[in-house]
Amino acid sequence: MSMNRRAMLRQAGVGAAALLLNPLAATAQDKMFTLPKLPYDYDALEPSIDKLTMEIHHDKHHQAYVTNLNNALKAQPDLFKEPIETILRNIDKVDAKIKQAVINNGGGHANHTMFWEIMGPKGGGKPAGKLAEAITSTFTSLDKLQELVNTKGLGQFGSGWSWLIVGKDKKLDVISTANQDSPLLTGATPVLGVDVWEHAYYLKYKNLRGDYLKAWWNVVNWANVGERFDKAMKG
Ligand code: MN3
Repeated sequence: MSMNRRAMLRQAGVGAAALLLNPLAATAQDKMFTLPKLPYDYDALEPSIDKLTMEIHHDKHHQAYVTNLNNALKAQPDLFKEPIETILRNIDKVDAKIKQAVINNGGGHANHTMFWEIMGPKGGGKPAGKLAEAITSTFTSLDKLQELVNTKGLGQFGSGWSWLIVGKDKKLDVISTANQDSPLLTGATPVLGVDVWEHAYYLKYKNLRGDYLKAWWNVVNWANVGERFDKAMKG
C-alpha cells in the first residue's frame, strides 16, 4: 500500500477503508458529489468577471471543495444520499470528527453551485415579480439593497460572502458570513450571494473589492434569484 493510500485510509476512517478495499461492496461512491458544469462559457461574464478567474474559480477552487467534501463524507457515507443543502441544514447530524470539514467544503460546494447559477451572460437589470415587491417593501429600493450587500461584502474581514437571505421568519435580510459558512447552517435560505474571497476577483480587480462588487451586479441572473425567492417563501 502506498503512503498516500495509507494516509487517505487513516484520515477517512473505517467506512471509507471498506469502500476503498472492496468498491463492489458499496454504492455510496456512485453518489459522491460532482462538480456541476458551468452553465455558460468561461468568458461569458466578461468584462465584469474575466475568463481566467472563472476557469480557476470553477475548475480548481470549486473542484477542491467537492473533492474534500467527498473525502470527509467517506467517514459517514450514508450522507452521500442527501442533497448538500439538507446536510448543511442538519449539520448537527454530521459526526463531530468531520463536521468542520463539511461546513467548509460542503458550504464551498453549495455556495459555488448557487453562485454560478445566479450569474449569467444576460445578467444585470432588475428583479421582477414577488421578489421585486419584497425588495421594495424591505429595503425601499433595489439601489438600497445593492448598497447594503456591497457594504456587507466590503466589511467582511478576510474571506467570506455577502448574502440576500430569506430568514426563518420568511423575511428578506442581508448578512455576511466568514469563510464558506452557508446561511443554511442557521436555518436561513440564501437567494443571492456574492463571493468576496480574493480568488473571486483578485486577478482583475487586485485589492479593489469594492469595484468588483459594483461590477458584479451586471452579471446577476435575477430570474434565477426570483425562483429561489419564490421557493424559499413556499418552503
Ligand atoms: Mn469562491
